[in-house]
Amino acid sequence: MSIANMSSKVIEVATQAYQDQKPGTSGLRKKVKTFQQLNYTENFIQAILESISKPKLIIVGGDGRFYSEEAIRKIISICAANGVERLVVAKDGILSTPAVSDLVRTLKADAAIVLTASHNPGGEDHDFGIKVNTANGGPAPESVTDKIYKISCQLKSYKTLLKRPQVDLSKIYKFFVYDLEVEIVDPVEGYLNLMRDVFDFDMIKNLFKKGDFKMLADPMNGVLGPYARRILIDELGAQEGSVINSVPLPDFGGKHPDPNLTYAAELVDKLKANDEINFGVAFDGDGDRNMILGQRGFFVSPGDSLAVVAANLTCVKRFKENGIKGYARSFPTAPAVDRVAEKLGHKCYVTPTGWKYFGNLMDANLISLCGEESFGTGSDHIREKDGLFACFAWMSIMAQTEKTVKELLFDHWKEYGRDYFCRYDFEDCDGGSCQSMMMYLEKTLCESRVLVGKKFGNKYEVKETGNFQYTDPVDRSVTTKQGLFVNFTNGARIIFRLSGTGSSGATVRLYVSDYSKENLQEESRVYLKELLDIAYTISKLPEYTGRNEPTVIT
Ligand code: VG1
Ligand code: CO
Repeated sequence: MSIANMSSKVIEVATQAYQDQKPGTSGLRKKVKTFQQLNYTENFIQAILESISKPKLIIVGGDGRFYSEEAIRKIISICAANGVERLVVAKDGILSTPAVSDLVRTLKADAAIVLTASHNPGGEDHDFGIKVNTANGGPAPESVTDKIYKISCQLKSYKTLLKRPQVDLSKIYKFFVYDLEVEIVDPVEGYLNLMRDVFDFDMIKNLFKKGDFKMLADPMNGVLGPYARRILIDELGAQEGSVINSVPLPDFGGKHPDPNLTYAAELVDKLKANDEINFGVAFDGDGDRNMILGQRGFFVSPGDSLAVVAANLTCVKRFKENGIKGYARSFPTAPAVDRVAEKLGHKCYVTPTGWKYFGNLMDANLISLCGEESFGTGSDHIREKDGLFACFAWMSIMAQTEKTVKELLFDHWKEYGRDYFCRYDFEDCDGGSCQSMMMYLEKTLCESRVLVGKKFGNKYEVKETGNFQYTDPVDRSVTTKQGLFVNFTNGARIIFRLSGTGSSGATVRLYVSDYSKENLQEESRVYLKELLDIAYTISKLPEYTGRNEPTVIT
C-alpha cells in the first residue's frame, strides 16, 4: 500500500446558491448537464457537509455512472477543505448501494455520499444523482434532507483546495490530501463477508452441485456485475456465463438499468428461449432492486416475492438463528405480506414510499424484513434494500424446500390467496397537468369525498378515500400526502402518486390491487381490468395527461 501525500491551500469560493437542490424520494437526481453547471455539484456537497455536525469519516461510492469520477474528485477536495478526517472511497468509485450501507455500519462512519441515480438511465445526456446516507447506513430521513436543501438555498460560498489533487481511483491504496486521509478500498470484499454471515452458503452451493440447477443474473451493466460474478460464480458455483451484462458501464450500455419486464426484456427473452434455466434475477444500476423470474420467464411480482420470502424467512440462516421480529411494506405494495404476518403472529408496518422510512423500524428492532412494490426487498442486515439479498433468499428457499419458483408461488397462493397487483407508470408527462390532476383528486378524495358509497359494476363499492399519512411509531414524526387512495369494500384499492425520482417532467404512478382466494391463475392485467378502468374514470387521467396507455406496466 503506497502512501501519497498531497498538500494544497484551502480556499473559500464565492458561489451563487441554486434553489432546486431539493432531494426527492431517494437523493438529488438531475440531468448530468445540471450537475455540470458552475458550482452546482460543489454547492450541494458543501451543503451536505454543513448539515452533518463535524463528520470524521465519510464513505464515498456509487453506481459508476457518467460524471461519478469527476464528482468524487470534487468531494475529496471539498471534504479536505472542510476538515473531514477520513474518506473511504470505493475503487473506481464503484460501490453498490447495499455495500455502502454495510460499510457505513461496519466502519462506524458518520455518513456516506452515494453517487447514483439508481435505475434512471446514465450517460452525458441522462441522469446523475447524489444521495446521503446517515450513520445507521440508511438513506437520510426527511429531517436531514430538508436541512441540506435549506442550506443549499442560502449558500454563499464553499471551501475547497486551491490545487485539485491528482488521485488514481483505480488502485487500492491510502494517501493524504491536505489533512484528509483517503483510503481506496475493494468494493466486494466486505459485502461478501456480510453475505456469508446472513446466508448458509453451503446450502446454496448444493443447488448447483446437484447439476440440474441453472440460473441467469442480469446486473444490466450496473454496479452489481463484479459482485454477482465473484459471489455467484466464484463462491457459490454457478456456471460460467450465469451473469450477463456484468461490466459496469458509465451509460449502462445505453440501457435503462431498471429490473422490470419492460427494461429487463433481454433476461426475460433468454429465459423464455431456454427452459433449462430454473431461475432468473435482474438488478438495477446501483444494485438495490431485484426482479425474480422462474423457469421460462415466470414473473414473480415484487409484492408476492416479499410475501414468499416472509413466509419462508427461516430458510435464511440469519433468521433461523435469530428469529423474526416483524415485517413492513410501503403503502402502494399489495398486502400479501400482511397475510403472512397475521398468520405467523407478527406485526406488519405500512410506510410511505422510499426506503428511508424503514430505517427507524429496523433500528428499534421492530422488523426483520421489508419491501416495496418497486422491486425492493431487504432485511435488517443493512439499512438499504438489497438486490443480491433477495436473490440469495430465493435460492436458500429453493434449496431448503426443493421447490421451483413457480411451485413456491402456487403453493403460497393456495395457502394465502392471491393479491393481484398492477402498477401503471405514465412517464415524462407535463408537470402542470399532473399537478392539476392531483389537485382534482385531492378535492374529490379528501375534501368532498363524494365517491364514498358509490358502486362501480356489481363488484366494487367505495368504502373510503383519502391521502395516506404516516406517523413514525418510533420518533412520532408525521409525513403527509403520501398517496391518494380509494379503498373498496371488498379490499380492492386504487392509489395515485407522483414519482419523486424523475429528472424531467412528471411521472404518474397508478397502483391497483385486488384479492382472490379462489381465482389464482389469471393474468394480473386481465383480473384488474375493471379496476384500472375505474381508476381512469375517477381521475380523468387520460384527459389530464393526454395519455391512454402507460409507458411501463408492472
Ligand atoms: C421509486 C419507487 C420507490 C423507491 C424509489 C427509490 O420512487 O417507487 O419505491 O424507493 O424509487 O428506488 P418514486 O418516488 O419514483 O415512486 V431506487 O432503486 O432509486 O434507490
Ligand atoms: Co436502486
